[in-house]
Amino acid sequence: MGDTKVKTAETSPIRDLVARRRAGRSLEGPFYTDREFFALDIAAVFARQWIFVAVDAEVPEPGDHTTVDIGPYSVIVVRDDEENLRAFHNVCRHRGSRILTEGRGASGNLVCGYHKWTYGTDGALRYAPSQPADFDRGCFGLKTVHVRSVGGLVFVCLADEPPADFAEVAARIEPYLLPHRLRGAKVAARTDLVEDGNWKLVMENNRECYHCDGHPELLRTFFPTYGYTEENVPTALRPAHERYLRADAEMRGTYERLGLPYALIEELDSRATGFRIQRDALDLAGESFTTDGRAACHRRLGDLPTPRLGHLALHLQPNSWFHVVGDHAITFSVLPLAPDRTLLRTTWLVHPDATEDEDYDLATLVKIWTATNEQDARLVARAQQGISSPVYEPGPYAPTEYQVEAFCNWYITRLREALRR
Ligand code: 3BY
Ligand code: FES
Ligand code: FE
Repeated sequence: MGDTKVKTAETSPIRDLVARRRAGRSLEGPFYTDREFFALDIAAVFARQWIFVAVDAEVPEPGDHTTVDIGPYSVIVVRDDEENLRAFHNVCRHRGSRILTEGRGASGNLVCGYHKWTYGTDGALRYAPSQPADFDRGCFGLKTVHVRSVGGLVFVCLADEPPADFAEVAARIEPYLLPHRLRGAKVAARTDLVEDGNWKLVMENNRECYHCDGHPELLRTFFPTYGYTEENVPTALRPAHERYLRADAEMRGTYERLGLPYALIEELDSRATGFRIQRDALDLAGESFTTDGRAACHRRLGDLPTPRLGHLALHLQPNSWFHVVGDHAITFSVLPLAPDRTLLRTTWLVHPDATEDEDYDLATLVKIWTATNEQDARLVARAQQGISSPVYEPGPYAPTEYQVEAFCNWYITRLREALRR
């Protein structure tokens, strides 16, 4: 027998790594590289929390559907015949095939391509060819997934019992979103970028502007002082900070006048549905994410009376962020593919009546965030490479990286909860 020790779940390196996580520092390497951690992230985070996956505007009419993969899961989001949003597992109740393989489509029924089992937009099995007379279709409806739209943003939850605080968070962020009428907006563009890094590196990178000098296009309008406090703004950023303070004072006046909620709410790691929301000034013309800060689209979302609105920034744990400017909105959904591969899905929304070439030039509309996403993807790939070296060890966060710390705190809390169960 010797001294062979059976490795139990109680003594696994995963448990040790989660237990000994040191606050104020980046996570240890295996969190980003290990297959077991990846499986735990799916189980403890992506299969439990509300995950941002789509926008209402992608599925405006009955029968419109879009599919999204969340780790090993695949989910169909569909507008049913009564115009309600529904979500189902994209797994056929016959022999399990993926039902839809195309990302997006429109059809009265959801038909499995294997043997043509046919489901309604309510998930009910309507037709199964050549089954015996006593075959009970009622037993083979699609498995449902919780789905909810918040101000035009679509979230799904794979858990039987979703986190209870989502309704409260939704009620607090909806007043910020509703004036922009995202629900009835038009999708001007959607891009899928596969990044060579763990999903947490994609999120962490989004949660700080310590690296923002790598974003010259974005920094035309995005104030580089984001994440700094009055006390720790670096000397080099002081002139930008002075401009920010002036623009911020003006924006507050505009928000008050228009009755737009703007106060910062930041509850990133104190609850299951961690979030941060704020309306904030932009530099130059202050209207949009463009080279000169002027609107990229002539029509304004929600027909708001002025284009100079800065931006509404929303960050949600675990997988999304959003920017809404007067003329468009951009949504970002982070979806894990493998320990070292992540999908970033970005969607640009404009006024429903905005016409390409007449009201906006598509290349101009998507320019800044396309460049920013690509720059971030290179940083993420680089981080993944460095972290994969055996010599990597967690390093200290700077004060301006407090939201990265909050993300990791939130994440570690979810893992600890899951490992206790
Ligand atoms: O998307 C954000 O929230 C920004 C962009 C640059 C860094 N990050 C904080
Ligand atoms: Fe879908 Fe057979 S697996 S119809
Ligand atoms: Fe960035």
